[in-house]
Amino acid sequence: MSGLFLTFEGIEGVGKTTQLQKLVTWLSERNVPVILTREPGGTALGQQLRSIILDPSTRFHSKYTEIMMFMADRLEHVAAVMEPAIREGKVVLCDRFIDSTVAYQVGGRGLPADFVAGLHSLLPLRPDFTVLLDVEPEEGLARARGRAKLDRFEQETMAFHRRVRAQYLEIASSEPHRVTVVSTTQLNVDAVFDRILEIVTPILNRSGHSL
Ligand code: T5A
Repeated sequence: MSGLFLTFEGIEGVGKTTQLQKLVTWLSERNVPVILTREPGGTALGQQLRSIILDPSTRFHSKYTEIMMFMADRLEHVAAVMEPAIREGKVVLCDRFIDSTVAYQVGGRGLPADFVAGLHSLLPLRPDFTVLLDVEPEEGLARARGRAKLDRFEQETMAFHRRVRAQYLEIASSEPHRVTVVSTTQLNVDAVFDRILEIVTPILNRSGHSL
């Protein structure tokens, strides 16, 4: 049985956290060794970075500061949490990873794609499989607004969120073997989860985690 690294991606409020919590429960009930983690904030240092990055009052003066904070979070997270868990044969479920940086910092903020790819070349691993949950930004933000105070990204313009979504869809079309898009438009939580199980069950079986 080998470790498996699955990421969930998508715009604000699309339902990643909700679906990942259901999936980790479903896998645990079937005795699959699994951890659920997230970016930013998968380590103690990452939690501190997360609170700075998401704070609406944070202002960065260089256009590179934000991405460097996400990368610091990611490098620590991979070395301290993900690599050890994958070596132990666990399924690692991660709420956001490198595709978030491409979608938000390249698509949303306009940083050069080759600069971001260069930073990601420092990483020793890539996701085995990615579920991209998709929804119109208006619907995702309405869900996020219904829940809590908006963070620094949720306060961005609708044009920003549209660029992020378009970049995500471009990633999915350029890497169809790794990334599967699941539409959540007007689908309830259970209907989305059924679709996710249809997709991830064969992947888990192939990696030796029979269900
Ligand atoms: N970021 C992150 C970058 O810019 N670069 C990076 O490299 C990385 C890693 C992190 C922010 O940082 C940015 C992206 C983000 O803006 P976050 O809080 O971790 O912030 O991420 P968010 O996407 O903001 O998290 P959310 O909690 O808002 O979104 P989720 O997890 O997708 O949504 P979820 O599951 O919490 O659901 C939101 C609400 O919708 C309801 C839920 O009950 C909940 O109330 N809901 C549904 N309602 C109707 N129908 C459905 N199908 C629903 N599914 C869920």
